[in-house]
Amino acid sequence: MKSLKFLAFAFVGALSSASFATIYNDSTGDVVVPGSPFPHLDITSVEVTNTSLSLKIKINLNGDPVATDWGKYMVAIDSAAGGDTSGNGWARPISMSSGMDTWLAGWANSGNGLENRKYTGSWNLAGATYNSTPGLSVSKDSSSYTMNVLLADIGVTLGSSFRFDVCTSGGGNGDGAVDALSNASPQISNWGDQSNLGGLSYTTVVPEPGSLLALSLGLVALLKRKK
Ligand SMILES: [Ca+2]
Ligand SMILES: [Ca+2]
Repeated sequence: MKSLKFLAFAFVGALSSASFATIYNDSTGDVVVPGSPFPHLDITSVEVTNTSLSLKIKINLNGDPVATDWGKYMVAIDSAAGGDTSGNGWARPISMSSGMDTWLAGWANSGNGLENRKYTGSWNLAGATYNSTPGLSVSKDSSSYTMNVLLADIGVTLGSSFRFDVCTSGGGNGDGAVDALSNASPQISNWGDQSNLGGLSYTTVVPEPGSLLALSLGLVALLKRKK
């Protein structure tokens, strides 16, 4: 009886924590700026998941952002009408012609950090890990760089879609997008080149507590019958 009960709880636990990532693939070897290759800037794929409150973006890399930590990792989001059609929150030579509303910009050095900048006619800091903004966090391992942000802080609700792209860059303020998730070919050929990010799409998954509850009740009924 004990083992069956444990099994039931383990089963429900596994289901409730299961994450179904949407995976976006990019080519490797598409970073061709002077000094290349820079495998820690070379996106191989990006996994996007959400809970009822937050969004997680895991950027998988061809190299190690721990061993080589001067890379910058950025997500451009178009979740509302309007937005910046020619620039971004860090004034780099990067745009999103559909209108960028949110600029999530992170670094892998100095213990990692992430800023959330919003466009409302001009760019402003809306959150930062160094300000302990709730829900905003960043981490890295030997082959990936991961951001977490509250859905509300990027203007997204459950079940809604938004346009986005992910890019990488260097430590110079004028460095552009050396790799873009939406582009399997080299995005730029010189560090300072201007480029436009494409519009990938993600629709937030609505968690289904109803079906999970039904499953739990079913298991409880099963346990009672076995008594
Ligand atoms: Ca790539
Ligand atoms: Ca690419």
